[in-house]
Amino acid sequence: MTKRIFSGVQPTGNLHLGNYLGAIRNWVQMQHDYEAIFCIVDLHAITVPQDPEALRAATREVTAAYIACGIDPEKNTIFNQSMVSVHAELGWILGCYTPLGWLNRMTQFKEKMQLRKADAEDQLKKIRHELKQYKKGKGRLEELLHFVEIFVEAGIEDSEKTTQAKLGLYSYPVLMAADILGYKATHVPVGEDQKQHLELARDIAGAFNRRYGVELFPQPEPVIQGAATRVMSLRDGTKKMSKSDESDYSRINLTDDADTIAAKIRKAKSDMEPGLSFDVEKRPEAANLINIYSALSGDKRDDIVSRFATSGFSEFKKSLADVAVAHLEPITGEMRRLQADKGYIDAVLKRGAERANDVAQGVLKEVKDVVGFLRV
Ligand code: AQP
Repeated sequence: MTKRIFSGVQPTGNLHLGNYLGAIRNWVQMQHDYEAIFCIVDLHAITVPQDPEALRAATREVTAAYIACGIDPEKNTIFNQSMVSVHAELGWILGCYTPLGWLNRMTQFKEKMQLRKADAEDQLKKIRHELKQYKKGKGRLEELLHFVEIFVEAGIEDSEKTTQAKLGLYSYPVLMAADILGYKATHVPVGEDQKQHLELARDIAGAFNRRYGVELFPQPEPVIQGAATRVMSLRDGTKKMSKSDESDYSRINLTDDADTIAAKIRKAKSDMEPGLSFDVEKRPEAANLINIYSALSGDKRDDIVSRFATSGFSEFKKSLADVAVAHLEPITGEMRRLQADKGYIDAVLKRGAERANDVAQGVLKEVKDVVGFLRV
């Protein structure tokens, strides 16, 4: 079987160091050993509101970023998802084999919806405890009612949020499964945060194959590798670096200039511990910066820690800023140059969409035959 990779990034602006170290940089290394399809997943982008002009511009920007980071557009297929209708079509078909229970487990949906289910579960425990105390004559009725009130509020809030939520945001992982399976991709290089969605894609492939007793879809293997598979926010070492974080100081964007990168690293949250040590639990911010340093410089984590073990955070940050600027500046410059040439970017996308369509239409035909759709 062809060793084929499929992966993508949403064109939602602010492409950041997490996208680069968690995903794109690994693609650059893998493109030599695999047949590779790299997508700009614009159908995924509209699961949250998008301005049409900004969406078009971001689609070109992400394309420029892929090429500037080192993806060869001659050797690989680069295209935007909405140009190949198979994604949406196969997404529908696969949705018919995906139990709601599987989707209900997806943590990204819950996080994006900021559901308070977890709070409610906590409150329920407290209610049960207070009730026991009350029955023993030890607790107070006001205390009990207070927890009941919070519990009910969380439930109402969640129910309102869920009613307003869009189907697309909920079924996002099914479309992602279609993205991957539509090309019979065998390997999917992604950041740590996408692991659960990939497991779902494997489950959906299995469910379809079992239903019809076929081996149509391979089980796609997640490839999560590198020194920074989960880059964390510069403002909070326990939260992932994200495009949608309100604070621009939480992330390093691929479009940031040298001064901005240096300023963001200088202002990155640190701790009061003396010297540098790696401890994800106790020193999440330091651990994140060490991982970033290691991923960008290629130096081993232990070597970095021993180099800066006795120096202060400011010296370490200064060196990290130098490493980051040296690594990212050429990429940013090349991105700017490419973005100025819309004709070139559009030609890459057009050619990519034609190639992608050829492969995906073939897979869709097989799926239709298996399902029993008449093709005349
Ligand atoms: N912080 C991260 N660390 C490592 N990898 C990351 N990726 C994203 N954030 C990190 C990886 O980048 C690829 C593309 O991500 P995406 O654009 O499809 O969307 P996302 O994961 O939803 O990115 P964001 O920044 O977190 O967007 P918002 O804020 O809109 O939710 C994926 O391979 C992902 O693993």
